[in-house]
Amino acid sequence: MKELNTKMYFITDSSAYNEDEFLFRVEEALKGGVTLLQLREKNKDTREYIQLAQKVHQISKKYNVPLIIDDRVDVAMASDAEGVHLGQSDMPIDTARKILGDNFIIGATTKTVEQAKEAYEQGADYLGVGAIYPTTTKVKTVLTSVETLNDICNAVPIPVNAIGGLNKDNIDVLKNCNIKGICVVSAIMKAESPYEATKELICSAKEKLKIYD
Ligand code: TZP
Ligand code: MG
Repeated sequence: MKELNTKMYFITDSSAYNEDEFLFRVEEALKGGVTLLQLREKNKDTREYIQLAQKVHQISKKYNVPLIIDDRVDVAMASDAEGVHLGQSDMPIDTARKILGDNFIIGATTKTVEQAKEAYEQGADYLGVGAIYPTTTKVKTVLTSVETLNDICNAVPIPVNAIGGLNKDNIDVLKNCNIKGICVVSAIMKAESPYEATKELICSAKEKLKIYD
């Protein structure tokens, strides 16, 4: 299994910012202690996605934080990112693994134990599970119970992260779950200071979740 620190997984949303402001915010979050970074773009054409990924990668490399590209194997390869994150309607995990080789990080979105086992068997390195709470981020998703989340954690040996509406004030709901980390978009992306928000999230997670000991 890969050495992967998914404790504080920040997923970006550039839609409310110009490029400079977006890149500044990403760097502030990295300074604040993000351990894994995902570039998530839903409206960019391929060339724009690659260009932005290359810029984000220049920054993430300085902090030794792996960059994961959402949805797109080609963009991940073209930007020399460390990984790709695939949903249930993206490229199948086993196909992506064949193309990308063993060293590339491949993450998967799963909502059931069945999907989780399948993703693991096909070669996924980590799973994102949610939405735990309703989210304001643009996404097609349904709520996942904490019970299902924990069943998934106990069904696969790879890291499982919770996602969806999580913030420093509501993560205690995860305290008895065998998750390895949390994924957030808005809690960092929309914060006045992404640096402070990341620090506060880590501080709250250290208090409330045993994985942060
Ligand atoms: N998948 C399930 S919920 C979600 C994704 C990508 C969005 C999470 O965003 P936020 O702002 O942290 O609720
Ligand atoms: Mg996807």
